[in-house]
Amino acid sequence: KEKEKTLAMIKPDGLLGNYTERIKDVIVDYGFSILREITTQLDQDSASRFYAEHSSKRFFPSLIKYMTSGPVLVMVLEKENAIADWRALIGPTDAYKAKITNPNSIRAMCGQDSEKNCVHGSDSLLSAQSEISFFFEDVSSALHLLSYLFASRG
Ligand code: YYY
Ligand code: MG
Repeated sequence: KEKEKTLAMIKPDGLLGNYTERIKDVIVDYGFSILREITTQLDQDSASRFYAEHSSKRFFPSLIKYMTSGPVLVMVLEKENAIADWRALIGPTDAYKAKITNPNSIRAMCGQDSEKNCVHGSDSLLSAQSEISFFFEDVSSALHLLSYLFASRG
């Protein structure tokens, strides 16, 4: 089977609670490779663009406040079936529910509720691709664009 890439993020409460090493241990134990990694601080604009699909939701202003409250650690994970497997591993959105229904999940381990749920995972192939390019420039497509620009100068 083909390897797949997904975007994983440790949210501000995960970094604040020092869960990074425990989460990375789980990631490696489950056979994911960490291809890229960056610690960054989201601002109002970048957090709003990242969660654009939720911009009309009631919880959006609070979500943006939370996501900009401290640094996040963003990773590209790779393995077979990475997208679905990472979603399964992090558990349901509501970390409070996760503690009851998925006690072994990452959100059960370090999340608190439906907002402060410690980690993110892409939910589809399309969102994985767009979320990865949101944080990590695609070197091969950049080179492709450059060569195209030079070629068109004749
Ligand atoms: O993909 P996932 O993170 O599991 O949930 P989404 O439904 O895409 O929501 C994105 C994000 O929004 C969630 O991780 C926390 C926040 N949120 C919230 O604050 N309150 C809710 N009732 C639902 C989601
Ligand atoms: Mg989502």
